[in-house]
Amino acid sequence: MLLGASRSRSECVSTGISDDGATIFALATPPGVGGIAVLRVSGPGADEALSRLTQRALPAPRQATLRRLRDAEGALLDEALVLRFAADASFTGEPVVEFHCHGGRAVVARLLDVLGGMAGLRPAEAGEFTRRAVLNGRLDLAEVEALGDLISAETERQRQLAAAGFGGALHRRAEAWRDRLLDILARVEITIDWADEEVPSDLDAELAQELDALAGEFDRELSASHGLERLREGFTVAILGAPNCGKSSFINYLAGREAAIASPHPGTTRDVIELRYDLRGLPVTFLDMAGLRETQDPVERIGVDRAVARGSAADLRLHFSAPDVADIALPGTLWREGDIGVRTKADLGAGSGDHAISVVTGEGIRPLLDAIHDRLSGRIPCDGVTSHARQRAALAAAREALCRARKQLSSGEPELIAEDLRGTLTELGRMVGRVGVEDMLDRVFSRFCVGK
Ligand SMILES: Nc1nc2c(ncn2[C@@H]2O[C@H](COP(=O)(O)OP(=O)(O)OP(=O)(O)O)[C@@H](O)[C@H]2O)c(=O)[nH]1
Ligand SMILES: [Mg+2]
Repeated sequence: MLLGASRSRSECVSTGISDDGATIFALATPPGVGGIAVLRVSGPGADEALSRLTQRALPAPRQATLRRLRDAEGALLDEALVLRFAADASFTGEPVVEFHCHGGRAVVARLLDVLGGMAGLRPAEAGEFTRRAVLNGRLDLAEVEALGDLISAETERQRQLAAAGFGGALHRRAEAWRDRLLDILARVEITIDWADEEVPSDLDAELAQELDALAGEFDRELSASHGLERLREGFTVAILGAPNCGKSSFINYLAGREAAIASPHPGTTRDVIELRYDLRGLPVTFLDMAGLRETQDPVERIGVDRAVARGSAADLRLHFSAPDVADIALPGTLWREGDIGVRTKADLGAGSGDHAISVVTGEGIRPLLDAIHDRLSGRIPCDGVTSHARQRAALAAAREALCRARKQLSSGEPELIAEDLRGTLTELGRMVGRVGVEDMLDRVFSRFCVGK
């Protein structure tokens, strides 16, 4: 299944939010025409904006109520469902009002215009609703990251990963580790208080065992995080081979359209053509590139260099060869363990080997996609909840502090051990975004769009 185009970068760039306590508003649904559009208002003036637009008493919180919306002169703007949320039960932690109006461009534009004309209201910046939710303690950074993932998830496996994160999977794991560490820390601190008195001789061995167990769990989580990050970001599969071996024809077959020019002329493809594809729940970008060969043509040369670079960086390579095209000697680094060799043009009769395919008859393509799916899904760990580099960096720092504490055990300096255990706890707090939140806000919110 093909995937749609992602939002343009310009729509998603955060401009640096001033937390000025203003009441903010934005369209929360995608721009364009739809049955319904949702406008969201958050801040101290949200209720006032609602009563001015409806010129009626406020509805009870959390009760969808049909209301006519009017401008200051009383002219009818639209009839909409309105919803109020009190500060202690809203997404942002502030009074929130939603207008579920008709989803036409002029309706939305006029409503935004009227809201913008009210004193104390201003348009929201990218990610500002979610940012307020963090600042008001409604979400931690890990939940924000998962929320961003949930909104941008394009395939089922990505959605499952994001939903687990938003459901607090990382939070729960970090809490469980924190509980164990706090227990260990308490026992170490007791030995500080005992000073020169007799310390139970088996305490060191017991602590060593528990710290080792924790370090092992941190290690497993760290290694799982790489696979989960690939799932979150999407896999790339590069198609490599000599000119004319059918790379572009394969991409076109998957796309069901002429995504790339395919022709009997060797050296047709120069640029890298990306096809985003939902491979049974896995997000995969197939790369069709220039055929690999020695060439004097400077433009083709650039294409070949790009193909080698992108091919090396891809998660998986499909090495195409065709019965009517001479095989090429690949740079050794381009063949990696797990790569798949594919014989194309099986309809010409000379196809053989595990993966013989034909875009003319469709032969072999399903089994090839099955094999790609198996290879990639084999890289996704079944266990693990960390999928962002930021979370991984904090966990790696936690692991380092934990290992320092473990090394100190034999030196018998409980103050130093306690300090490193506290460092481990701080890093775990950073991992879920309870510590150092301010420093991370801009980075995390740079992925968010207006209305989130
Ligand atoms: N009979 C047959 N012909 C094929 C098949 N796949 C591709 N071809 C033909 O092979 C020729 C080359 O195909 P392309 O898809 O352009 O090959 P390419 O590998 O992209 O070539 P470059 O872009 O030059 O590197 C075209 O004439 C295709 O129609 C196939 O499965 N069967
Ligand atoms: Mg091509």
